[in-house]
Amino acid sequence: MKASDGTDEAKRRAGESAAQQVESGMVVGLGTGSTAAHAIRALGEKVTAGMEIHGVPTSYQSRSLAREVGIPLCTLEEARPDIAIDGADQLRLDGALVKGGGAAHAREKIVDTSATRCLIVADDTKLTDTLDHPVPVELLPDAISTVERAIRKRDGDPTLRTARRKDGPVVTDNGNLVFDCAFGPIETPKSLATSLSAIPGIVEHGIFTDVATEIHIGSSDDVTIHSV
Ligand code: ABF
Repeated sequence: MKASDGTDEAKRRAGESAAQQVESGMVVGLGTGSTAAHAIRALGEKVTAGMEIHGVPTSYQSRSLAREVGIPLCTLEEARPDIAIDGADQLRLDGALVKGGGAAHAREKIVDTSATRCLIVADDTKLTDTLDHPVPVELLPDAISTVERAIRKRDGDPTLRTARRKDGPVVTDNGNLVFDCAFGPIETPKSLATSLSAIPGIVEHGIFTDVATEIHIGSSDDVTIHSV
């Protein structure tokens, strides 16, 4: 297996590998990001070929791509996903993840945890033994100063995420703000997750534990599947 440098080819292999697990009649949680987008395109091809599935999008981005490739959509009120396919920013093979680079982690967590199986797709550059990626935190705009203080109290360094080509902060699909919080090496993701969840004003954070059931890792010339 040839290590990738995070290329789109490795992401494509991971996304398409997960899409192969989807069978006719299934409801599929549709993740956000460029790797999950490969899975959505592959599912669109299956629909074109006659497979009957429904998708539950995790973001504006995944909803519009699903529509573009012809995947019929439904809501969580209508059906529970059999499978969710979603990306990650950094991950351990035991299923501890940092997500939220696309600012969609609140809805991703709802959809991913509601699915019977959650398949995480990523290229091999995102694998690590110790999570140290800044943790995205979605917060209510009114809570910006109190959440900042609470994160600093937990030895985190929060930076308000700003839009690349616009003047001003990133606003999530839910109308909230995002802090990217550097904690250094995260030795115990579960305890940090619990501690962040307890802060008033935080809508959701990007640490996911006990959610992934399978991890599909793409390299330059291969894909490996790990059960969690
Ligand atoms: C979403 O997209 C996020 O939770 C994660 O942060 C990001 C991964 O993006 P990509 O696949 O483009 O690297 O899944």
